[in-house]
Amino acid sequence: MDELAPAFPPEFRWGVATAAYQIEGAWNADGKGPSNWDTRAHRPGGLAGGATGDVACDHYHRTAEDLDLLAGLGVDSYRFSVSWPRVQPTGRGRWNGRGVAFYDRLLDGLLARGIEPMLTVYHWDHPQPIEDAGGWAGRDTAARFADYAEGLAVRFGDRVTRWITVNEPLSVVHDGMAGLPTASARGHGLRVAHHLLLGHGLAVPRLRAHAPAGEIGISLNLAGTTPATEGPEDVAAAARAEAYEDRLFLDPLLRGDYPHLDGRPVIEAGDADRATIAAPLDFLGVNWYAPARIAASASGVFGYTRVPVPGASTNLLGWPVAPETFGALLAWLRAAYPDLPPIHVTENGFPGLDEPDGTGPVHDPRRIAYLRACLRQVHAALEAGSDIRGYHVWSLLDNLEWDHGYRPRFGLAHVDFTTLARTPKASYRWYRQVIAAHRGAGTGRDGKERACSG
Ligand code: IFM
Repeated sequence: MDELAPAFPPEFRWGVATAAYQIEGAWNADGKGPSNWDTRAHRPGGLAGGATGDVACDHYHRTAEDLDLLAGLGVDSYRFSVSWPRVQPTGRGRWNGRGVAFYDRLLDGLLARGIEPMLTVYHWDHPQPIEDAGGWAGRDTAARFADYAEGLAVRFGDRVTRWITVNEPLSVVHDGMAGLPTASARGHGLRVAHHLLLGHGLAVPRLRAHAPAGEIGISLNLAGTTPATEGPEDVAAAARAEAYEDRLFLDPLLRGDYPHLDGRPVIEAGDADRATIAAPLDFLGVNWYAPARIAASASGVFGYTRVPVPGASTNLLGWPVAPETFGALLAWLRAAYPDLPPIHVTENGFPGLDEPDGTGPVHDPRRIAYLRACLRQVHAALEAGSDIRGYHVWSLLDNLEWDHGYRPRFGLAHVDFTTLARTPKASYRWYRQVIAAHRGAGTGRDGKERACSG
């Protein structure tokens, strides 16, 4: 039993999250079109170690086994994404029935196990023809995206509990800026940000119209910014980082305007676009991994850089391990946005090497310690007045960590990428106990009993 779970409210949702390109594989099966990430991975020097998503965890063919892993954990909610090119191969017009059938099976399998589907419409993989037409730098992509979202709502709206339009728009912005000279990086990044938000805003009413029972949100990767020193240059740099990272999305979504710096909005947008983007949300998805400690830097695109957090170790990806700072972000959200919708923590996780040593399950004590500490922060925020409705660990399975390839492992279940065997890690057992303790305290949302395996 873990001591913290019984204290969460009865309706709190416990979950895990994944994304299509990172786990599905079957990159060209059953009529799926190529995506921007297929193209990138297949290019020489594409992803670390020559990794591709061609097979990944082969979740496409091992769906039943993965559904059993979810049921074994006892989760209430499973967050996954739809691969846009699997269901609409060219990004406009024709839908691919065999791709749709895969998600039908997944949704039905979740519901049969009493698990609420949380569907991410866009987790970074779009059809290659959309990329060829300029990707998110082009305004038309927002319109294509809204059509695609509507198509999902028409097909899956009877079964999806929660919709997330876009995952981590900031990550998409940063990805597009990488390698560009400063002036073009700024312009490109801000254009991409605006079009992602516009696509989100155009999609919201289409989802509401065709999936009226679903709740709708967006997932932002927020850090929580502090200046490296109290010196005026670092304080101003931290304000810029907050404006160009966290508030770049929160302000137009929740206040109807982009943040202002030096008296001007960081993006000049017309009234109609701003009204579209500010469509009311049912929840805000928060993805959190690490805080941002900021110092002034002339070489940074927006005049700042991240610096180490004193006293914090770093994880495999070099991110500061400072779970005790999660609460500061949650408190800042509460204070800065009086109209904040309820929060779902849609991602929180820890990368490690996690190799089995032949003695049993993979032991991943750093992950357990990190997740437990983050959950304590969530609990403290609830007590302090935050409206947090659920929590999703990233991730169910070890998977393809984008440019970093397969080396960083985030899963609660280990995946042997040669045999594709799944083996629950110690963290899987720990999380299962957290969820079971929550129910065992007599606070179970529905009192349902689920089989525990692994
Ligand atoms: O793997 C990613 C995920 O796709 C988006 N959020 C962060 C995770 C870990 O880097």
